[in-house]
Amino acid sequence: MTTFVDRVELHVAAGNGGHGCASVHREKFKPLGGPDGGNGGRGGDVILTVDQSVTTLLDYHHSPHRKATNGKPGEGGNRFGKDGEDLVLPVPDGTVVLDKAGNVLADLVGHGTSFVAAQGGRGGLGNAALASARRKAPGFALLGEPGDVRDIVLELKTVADVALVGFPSAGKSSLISVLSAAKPKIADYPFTTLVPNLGVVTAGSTVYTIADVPGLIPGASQGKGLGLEFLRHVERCSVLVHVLDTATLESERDPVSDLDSIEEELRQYGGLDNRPRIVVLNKIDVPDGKDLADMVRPDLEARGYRVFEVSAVGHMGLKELSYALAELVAKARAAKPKEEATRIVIRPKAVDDTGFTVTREADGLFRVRGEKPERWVRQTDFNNDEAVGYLADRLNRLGVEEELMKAGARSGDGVAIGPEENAVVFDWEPSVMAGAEMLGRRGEDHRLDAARPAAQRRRDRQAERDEAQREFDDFEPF
Ligand SMILES: Nc1nc2c(ncn2[C@@H]2O[C@H](COP(=O)(O)OP(=O)(O)OP(=O)(O)O)[C@@H](O)[C@H]2O)c(=O)[nH]1
Ligand SMILES: [Mg+2]
Repeated sequence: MTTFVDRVELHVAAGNGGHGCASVHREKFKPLGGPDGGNGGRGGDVILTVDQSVTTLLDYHHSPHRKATNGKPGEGGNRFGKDGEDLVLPVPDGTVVLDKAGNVLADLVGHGTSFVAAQGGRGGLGNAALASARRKAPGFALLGEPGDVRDIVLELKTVADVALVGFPSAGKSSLISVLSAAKPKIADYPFTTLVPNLGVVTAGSTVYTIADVPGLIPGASQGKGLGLEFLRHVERCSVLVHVLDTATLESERDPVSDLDSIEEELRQYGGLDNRPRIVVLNKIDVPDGKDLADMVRPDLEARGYRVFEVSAVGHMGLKELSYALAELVAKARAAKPKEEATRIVIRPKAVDDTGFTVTREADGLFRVRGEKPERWVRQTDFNNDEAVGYLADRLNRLGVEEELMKAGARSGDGVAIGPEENAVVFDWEPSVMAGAEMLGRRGEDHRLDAARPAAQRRRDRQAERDEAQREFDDFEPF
């Protein structure tokens, strides 16, 4: 049995950022050469890109775990780590990206349209980049951040101009096979077609695509047959073609009641009312079929349909049909607003990084949430006291300390930074955090101060003030 894959769950992991390097330049007779640890490289993104040569999501069904490469760590001698490589995953035109809750994250239509499904982690700053007038020789570097890890769902909604709908075995696939170069499976049992087939038709100067979706039966909206699942492929089509079987041997069926049944299912599905429709009476090569077609034609025309009598097998009436479809497609295209750009890159929604919140939880724990504090925690090497002190300074400058006090935190209280599953918990020591600024700055090397001439000291003080201002806005070097 063919596996049905127009919906897959995909687990994507972007690359982690490389760690920054803490290194001190060493040269003979120059023991205090200064920090020269380079920054870590950025982790690669996972990017979904529409590639028109890809038609199914089958690849992702077979290997649903995809990871981009990590950034390399920085090195001494101011050598930066190499960035990780982006992982570009080609997807078919019309792929819809959803989160696991079913929210649409992106709707990818048009060759080259891209979506960053997982963003790579930033590389950590090396100690060279962390050095400043008041922290001349930092003995630490920042850690690279982990890349995004996400579970997403890809759903394919075929992008075709024309959709063929009808009962199983009405001849939809046969019709596509004679109108275009597509070679779908054709057989005389119901539900031969399990995934939509696409074909390209050229009629005069118009080129359009035509899709054949799996057969519908009454009750499809209640899940009968293959259900209504496939109708999402019809959603994007601008013209609907009812393919009616004039030669069915089932006694309770005839073209008009078939049409009513399918229309009822389309109505149940919803959202397709405004698509122009035409009717195709197929299999007129069969004598009884031709008679039946002639009999029902006036009835169908009275309902306002344009009716085409064809035989897919006997190659009858096909040219007329393909030109009529071309005309409808051209009209629909002209009515459509121009597509803005063929290439859009959609990025995950930017997180609001303007602030942070402090909340007191039921168990007495104070929780700090915010883009910056959480990121800073991820960047901190907790085995390095200086790095922890630097974190405290940053949190302090952002005003976290103050807010904790306002919220009633006392010395010794637990403070968690980050979400439940992934928080770093501290025993809060306000005096240490507050004192960090006053008791000599971290990373300041007093030995370097001794021989500074007055003018140099003035310049340094000014630089220090500038630096303080800059740091107040925080490091955003990338
Ligand atoms: N005599 C005759 N038989 C036809 C014609 N078109 C299709 N058939 C036959 O009808 C049967 C079903 O054709 P398909 O094209 O597979 O039908 P379908 O609508 O795609 O069916 P599902 O994929 O099951 O929904 C096959 O045995 C075809 O050979 C036609 O014009 N004349
Ligand atoms: Mg078929």
